[in-house]
This record gives sequence, structure tokens and C-alpha cells, in this order.
Amino acid sequence: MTHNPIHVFFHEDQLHHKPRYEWAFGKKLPHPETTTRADNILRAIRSDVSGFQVHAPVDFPLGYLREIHSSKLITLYRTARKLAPDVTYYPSVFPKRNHTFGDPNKIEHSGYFCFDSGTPLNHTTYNAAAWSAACAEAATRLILDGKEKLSYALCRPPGHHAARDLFGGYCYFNNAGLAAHLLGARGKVVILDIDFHHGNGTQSLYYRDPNVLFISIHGDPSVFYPFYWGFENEKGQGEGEGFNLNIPIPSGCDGQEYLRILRERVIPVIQAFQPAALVLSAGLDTYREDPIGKFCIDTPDYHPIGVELGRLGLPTVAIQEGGYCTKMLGANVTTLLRGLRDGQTSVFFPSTFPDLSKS
Ligand code: Q9C
Ligand code: ZN
Repeated sequence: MTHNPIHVFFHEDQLHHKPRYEWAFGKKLPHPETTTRADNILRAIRSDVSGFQVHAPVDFPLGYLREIHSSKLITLYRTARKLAPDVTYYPSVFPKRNHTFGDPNKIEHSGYFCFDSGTPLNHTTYNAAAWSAACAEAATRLILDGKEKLSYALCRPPGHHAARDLFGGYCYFNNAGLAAHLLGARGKVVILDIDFHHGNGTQSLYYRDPNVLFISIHGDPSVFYPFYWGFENEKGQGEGEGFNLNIPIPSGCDGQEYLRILRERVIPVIQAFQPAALVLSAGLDTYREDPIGKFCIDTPDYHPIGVELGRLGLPTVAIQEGGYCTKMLGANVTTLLRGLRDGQTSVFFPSTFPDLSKS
């Protein structure tokens, strides 16, 4: 069966942000969120010219970013643009009890806006993160226009740990949150986060929103990052109560077990919600050789996982999140995307979004 190519978005300036190390578990470690990740994904994508087509976004969605992030957070990143080119700034003073105010014009106040020590700022961070978000916007635009049923944003730096006014987890702007925000114009949206880590930033953006269902499948936060979020009892608040679903699962989860969880605990919930679109926070750190993630999913398993989600028959924007086995990242991403496309092709697909004006 032949398919139309999957449209991929990426901008070269995303490669300018190069964190070299992080502090975690009391140690200084080489930073896993490297530019090699994007290189490997692009190599896999470019080796299949009939399957994928790569485009660069043309401008930043700064106006939309202001709708999901606080202006102070954006100001802080812009303050970091003035750092000397050889400086990498690790937030290092984290106000806890008596803090009332953080001044985003002072780089020394970056700890007010940050929740971990693995997410540094330098003079390129703002630009790279904004282009990463621009990829999410451009990929979403294609779906919104009804031109495509599946698109992929090669977002790096990633986004799912970034909240409205708080950054961390290698993330600065919440790319998936932005995609869901834009798709909201077409009706209800489901965000499914399959990164190994709980998507605490995305969860927080939509915690009180009944029109965006957030589902995250991840390593148990009592053992894994981000530690403070991702438990089953976090179910949403106010009108959003019941529209947040966390599924922490044990280490070692393999492809079969993962598929079973999708079929039994995820797909039925999405179907009952009747969304107009799907945002897939596609982290590939569930791969069995990932240096950070502790699941046991193998490369070929990403195909049936994609098929299962594609069979939902929803217009879908896939957003790159984590995935740190750089050698296999490209193969894992392309296998997942081919699965999504094959799943979509196998089901009836309404030709357009429902006409909201008539309901
Ligand atoms: N050396 C994403 O996957 N550090 N973020 C864990 C490992 C934080 C992961 C320590 C992990 C953040 C987008
Ligand atoms: Zn992750």
C-alpha cells in the first residue's frame, strides 16, 4: 500500500541549544538531551523520501506561546539571551517558603521559574526553544487546515515538563500544550503522553480543563523523575475533575504489556471522551536500551503501538519529547509514525472536523 508522505517540521536553529551536563542524583552527568538525537531522527526520516517530507517552520508562534506561558517565563528566557556565549547558567537558588516574587529580568532569579537542575539556560536557549515550539505550531496548522490527518514535529528541546510559569526536565516551552491549545478551536482534544516520564507540565496546563483530556503512561513517580507528580490520584480539578488520567506502570514493561495497557485502559477512555483530535507526546525513552527510561519496549513494538493509536481515526499531531538512545531513536520514531499512518489508513476517516457551528 502506498501512502502520502508524513510531513515533518524542524528548524536548524534548534541545534544551537547544547546543554553539556546536568546535575541529577547528586552527580554531574553528561546531558542526555543532545543535538545528536535530532541528527539521528533526521537521518532516519531522510532515508525514506517517499515516506516523509521535511519542512522548516517560517516564524515563531510567540503570540500563542503567550497564551500558554506566563510573560515572566518568556522574559526570563529573553534575559538569558544576554548571557555571554560561553556561559551556561544553571539555576542555583530555589526560593521555597517565603518567596513572593521572581524578577525575570535577573538571571539570578531563574531558580524562581525552574524546578530542577538539569535544564540550564544560555544565550541560544530562547531561540532554539521557540523554533521547537514553532515546529509544533506548523505541524498542528496542517491538521487544523484539514490538509493532513497526521503530522510530526521534531521538537527539541522537548516540552512536556514545562508548565505555564515553570521550566525543567530539559523542557522550556510546552510544545504539546501549544498543539492542544490550537486544536481546541476544533473541539475537544486528547493529549496522550507516552514518554517514559510523567508529563507534569502538560498535566498542569490542562488540570482544570474539561475540554482537554490528558492521559500519561509512565514510570512510577515514587521511583522515577519527576518524582512529585504523576500519581494515579491526580485526576484533575474543578470542572477538569475526571479529565486527567495517570497510569504509572512498573519498570521492565515490554511491548506486549504496553499494548495491553493501551487496549484496556487507554483506548476505551479516549473513545468515551469523543475528542476531535489527538496530540501524541511521543517520547521514545520507553525503548529497552534507553539510558534513562526503564521500560523494555523494542523497536518493532512501536509499530503496533502506533497502529493501535492510528485506529482511533483521529487527526493526529505527534510531538517529539524524550528518547535518549540516540543510536536507535530515528528507527524508533519512524516505526511509531509508520504505525500511526498504517492504523489511520485501516479505518474509516471522516473527511473533515465536525462542524461546530451546527451543534
Ligand atoms: N540522568 C524528558 O524526557 N533527569 N525529560 C533524570 C537522568 C531528568 C527527562 C536523570 C529527566 C528529564 C523530556
Ligand atoms: Zn522522558
